[in-house]
Amino acid sequence: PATIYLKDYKEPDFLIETVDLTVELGEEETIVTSRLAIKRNDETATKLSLNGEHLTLQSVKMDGHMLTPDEYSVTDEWLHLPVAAITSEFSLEIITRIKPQENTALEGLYKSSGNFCTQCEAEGFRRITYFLDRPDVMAIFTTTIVGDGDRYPVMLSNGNLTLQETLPDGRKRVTWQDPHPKPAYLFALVAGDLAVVEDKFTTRSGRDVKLQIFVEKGNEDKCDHAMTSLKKSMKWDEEKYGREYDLDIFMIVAVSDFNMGAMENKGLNIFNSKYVLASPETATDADFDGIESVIAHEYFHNWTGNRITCRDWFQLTLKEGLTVFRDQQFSADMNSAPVQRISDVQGLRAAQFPEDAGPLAHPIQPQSYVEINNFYTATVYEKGAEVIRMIHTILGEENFRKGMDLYFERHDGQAVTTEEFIAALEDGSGIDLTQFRRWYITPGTPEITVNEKFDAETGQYTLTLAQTNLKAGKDPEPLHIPLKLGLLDVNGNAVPFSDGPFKGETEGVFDLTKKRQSFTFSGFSTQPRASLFRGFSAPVKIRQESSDDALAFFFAKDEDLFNRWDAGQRLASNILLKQIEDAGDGTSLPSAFLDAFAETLSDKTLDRAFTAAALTLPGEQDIAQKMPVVDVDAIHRVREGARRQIGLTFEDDWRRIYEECENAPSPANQPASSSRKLKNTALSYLIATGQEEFITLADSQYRKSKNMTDSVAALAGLKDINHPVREAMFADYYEKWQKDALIVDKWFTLQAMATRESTIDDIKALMEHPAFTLRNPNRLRSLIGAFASGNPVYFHDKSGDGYRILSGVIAALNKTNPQIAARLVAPLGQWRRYDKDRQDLMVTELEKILKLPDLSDHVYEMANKSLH
Ligand code: HT7
Ligand code: ZN
Repeated sequence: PATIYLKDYKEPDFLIETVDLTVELGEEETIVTSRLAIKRNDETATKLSLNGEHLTLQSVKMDGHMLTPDEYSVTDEWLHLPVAAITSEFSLEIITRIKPQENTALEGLYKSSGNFCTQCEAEGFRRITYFLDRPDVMAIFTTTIVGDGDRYPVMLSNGNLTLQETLPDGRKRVTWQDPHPKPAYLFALVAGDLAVVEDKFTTRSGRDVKLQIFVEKGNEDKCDHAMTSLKKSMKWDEEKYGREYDLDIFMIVAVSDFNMGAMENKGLNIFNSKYVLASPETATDADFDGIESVIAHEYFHNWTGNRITCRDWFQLTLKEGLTVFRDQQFSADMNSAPVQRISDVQGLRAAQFPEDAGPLAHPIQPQSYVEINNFYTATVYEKGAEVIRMIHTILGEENFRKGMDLYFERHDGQAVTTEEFIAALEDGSGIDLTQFRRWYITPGTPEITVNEKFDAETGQYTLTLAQTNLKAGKDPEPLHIPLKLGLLDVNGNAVPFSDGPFKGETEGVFDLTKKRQSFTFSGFSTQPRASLFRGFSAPVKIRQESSDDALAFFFAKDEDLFNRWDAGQRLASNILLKQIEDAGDGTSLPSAFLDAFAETLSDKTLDRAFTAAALTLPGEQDIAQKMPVVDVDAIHRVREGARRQIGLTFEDDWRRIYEECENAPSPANQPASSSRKLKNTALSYLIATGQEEFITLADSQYRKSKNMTDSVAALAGLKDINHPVREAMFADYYEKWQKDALIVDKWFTLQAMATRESTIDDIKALMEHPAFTLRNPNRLRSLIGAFASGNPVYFHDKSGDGYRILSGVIAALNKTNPQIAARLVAPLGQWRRYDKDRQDLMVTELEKILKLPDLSDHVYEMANKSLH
């Protein structure tokens, strides 16, 4: 397969000014008539090449003249048309036939639960008709949909509805016009028998926008939270960024078969139903949070992605990194900011750090790709967001806003590069970002080594930080890294800086720009303690020799809640790693840890959701990242041992907390979800004690529960044990919820992540369950994705069965849905991190994948990079 390079970017030879599409929906096939107004963009071009895949070409007319097949050429991927050198403008009419009913890849036009829908990003439009399917070709679209009005009473596309009629043959015809020029990847079409929930939003300039959420009938009562989230997002973008919505209607459609989370098509967002449908009985608090942030994310794309789009797909982080940053800011404003930051960083460390440390590492702006779908990665999205956050930190809120204002003003209506984005931020803020630009082209997570020196005689304290990055090539140029720093005295009080740029303040952002750099602070009678990278001010790993006492100090005292949580995580990791080294079982926990833990446990001033996060041990995969050779069994052993010990040591506290959170109302300013979080953390520790009484407690919680959060917590608490209560609970849950796909997904996930001896057999049996299918991405992720990414002990089972299960699924999906198949390869790509036996087993499966007949480019790229 061909590799595409950023350095080869060339402007399009031709531009498309307007597109007039007529889509005639049929049960066997769909006929697409596309009328294009084309304008020359390169004087020398003599050929127009249009992208097109899986299309049957019926006819081509140029300026009204029907072309004969010898006047053009068609391949599996292109339609080539000669264009006379003197022609500056011309029209094309192209008729193609497609079969959405047979489209299992869920790209282009396809059917989901009987409804037609589209997914065109990144290169799906070429599966609908021949087109210049690249984001720097922005056209004005008019879309006419024709079809059976009984089957498909709802017919939607981008923009405003301008015509609706019944044709003489009884079919329904509607026309939508989108006044905003857009790339084809933002095109959308939906047709089906859907219910609609409506509301309205009045913009700050006084315009009324109709808001509509379309869902399968029967789900109308699960749209409130999505609608509220949408209205909050619209308001927030006006207040925070001065961005107003620009059409009279904003529609969201929820579909059950969707490759990703959602899609920001202009005026017609299409969502995985997982990110729309929720009621307390059917969705967990985490689901509610996910909906709020994905609704916001897609809505925010209207300005960062749609009005200003990407010049080419190498610029993907321009819209995705920026929009993730914006949705994270929004969620922090709507909820507890520190809890949100902790959750964002947990996500980054869990998904992006391993990617950046492995064979699939790439900069947030990749320089080449085989298949662009493989680059919708945690690096482009989440690290991309961290890069924008660092710019925000360096510039400060006010200057960042000035830069963003200039970006919107300068580039509205354009398809631009990340360079143009940074230039606008520089020009708007007046702050030089020359060195900062390196973040865009540097793969790998920088490591920061920290050394401290204190001179008791002069009262000077010197911090020396050195940056390295093994993935960035030999002797890489240093990055510009913002260091948010605070100094604490022995009692944990913040100490104001006595000199320098932050004199008199207790926190400052320092610029790390050299490979090795020292900062000296004076005026101390005793050595201060440095709270470094507060709020995770840069996506780096800190290498610092910190004693348990020092970490326990920050865990108990740091006023920066992110660093307080992080110190607890580092302390716990260090202890568990030491236990692994000593072949321990996790049960002997040092008093420094237990004392600090107790302090947090009894601190009633903290948000309960924060307390829950602070009292949860680092995940097995977090600990794994700190081991030179990952030992999944030892990690599980010591972590579970420690959980049991913490459960027993603080049993009375956990009981008290459980009661308080269950029965007393949440403290002022704290949502009920914070109490549920802490209560369920207590439940999990109580169950970890191994006492029967707490299995009964979980059982009674499950039986009494009126909300999905508590039900799932009870199931999760018992998932790893062999007990009749466990079996009865899982059976009851399935029985009760079997008709609701999103709830059944949770049932699969909980079992996929169980650590019982029978887990592998359970997973094999679940793959044969009547409710399991490879065709639905949510269901597939719920079992196979959750197993491969969330069950290290059994995915890495010594038998190699876990690896074989995964590669078998990849093989089965390679042809039907290559995008999803390719996304499953990454866990095997981590093979270098394991012992020799496991390495061999994983490599064998990667080699098997590479030998598959008709291997898709998607899977090839991921497996090939993973292996070499
Ligand atoms: N911009 C959207 C990306 C997306 C996508 C990409 C490839 C294949 C399927 C897809 N569905 C959605 C989603 C977003 O980041 O907002
Ligand atoms: Zn996005």
